[in-house]
Amino acid sequence: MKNFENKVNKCRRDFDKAVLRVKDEKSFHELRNLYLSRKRGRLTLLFKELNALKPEEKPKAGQLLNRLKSHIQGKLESRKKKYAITKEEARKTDITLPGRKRYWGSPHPVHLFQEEIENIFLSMGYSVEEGPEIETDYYNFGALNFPPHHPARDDWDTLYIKGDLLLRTHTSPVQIRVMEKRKPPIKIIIPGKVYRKETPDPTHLPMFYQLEGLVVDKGITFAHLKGTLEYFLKTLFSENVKMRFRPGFFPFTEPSAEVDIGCTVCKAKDEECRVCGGSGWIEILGSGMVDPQVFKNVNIDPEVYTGFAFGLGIDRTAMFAYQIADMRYFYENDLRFNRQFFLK
Ligand code: 2NL
Repeated sequence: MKNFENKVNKCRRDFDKAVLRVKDEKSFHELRNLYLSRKRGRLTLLFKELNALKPEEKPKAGQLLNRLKSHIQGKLESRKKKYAITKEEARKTDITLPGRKRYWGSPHPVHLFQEEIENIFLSMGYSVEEGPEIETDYYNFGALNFPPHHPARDDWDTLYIKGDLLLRTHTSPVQIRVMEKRKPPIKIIIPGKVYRKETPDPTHLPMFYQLEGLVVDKGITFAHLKGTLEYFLKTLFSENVKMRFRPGFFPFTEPSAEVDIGCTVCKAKDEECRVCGGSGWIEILGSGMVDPQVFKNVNIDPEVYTGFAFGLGIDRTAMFAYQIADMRYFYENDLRFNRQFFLK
């Protein structure tokens, strides 16, 4: 009897292993015949061996065999269902259809352009700094030499929050925070979002990106400012870009200069150019020597140190570089637009 039980168990183990390899009609029938064929199936042979057992052992042995038989039949059936489903799936797949396109994300064009600018200044030894977008009146205006209630504040179209708090209108407050903490030499750029109370149109947005630079050390002159901006603009646009400096005004720099580049689109040849408006020049940067009063506000001695600063709109400049007609395209989140700039 022990011997018979062992045979039944071995048969079950062999079957369990073999059934895993059934994967189609052919292997299904092969395995079914091997175990259940009426003449020479392994199970049939075991049933025949029942006759050789003692009469009192037969009921138990018969029960074992019947259990094995339903085990085998059950497993064969569920295996059949599995490969039948795979076959059905294959029938439903039309391999002649074009593949489904997957859309991957890509870096935003304004961010790519910001990185391009950052890399030029990093190569000149500047470091990148960041600061809060919600600021106090002091950091956004007071420390930058805007007297209280002075009309110059109106030019910055400020979005006020509550009490003393506002959304920064430029990234200059970050420079103030850095100068409060660190003593010269200072050589930094500050990219980031800034906010102004504007109605969106092709060239204005209530939120845009600005990048400012600041250099403070002994003996910094206007010549350093000019040379730095010339190197920057030639690297960003092209070696033969035209530049001009015009007098300007900012409360935080004296003297101040606006920097224009020759129109990269019409080369000053089209009186109706949509990019430069026919003037042949594009205003690209504001700049100047840091006003001594600003240094006093952060406890840097203006008798010992001088410095220059500049600022530009990142998205505005990207419009010129990529010849985009409307700044709002940058913020419509149309992947077809955004991805164009990442194929380089
Ligand atoms: C523009 C002009 C400018 C600065 C930003 C600056 C910052 C400090 C001190 C002095 Cl803490 N100046 N920043 C200076 C000149 C121009 O930006 O047209 N921006 C879009």
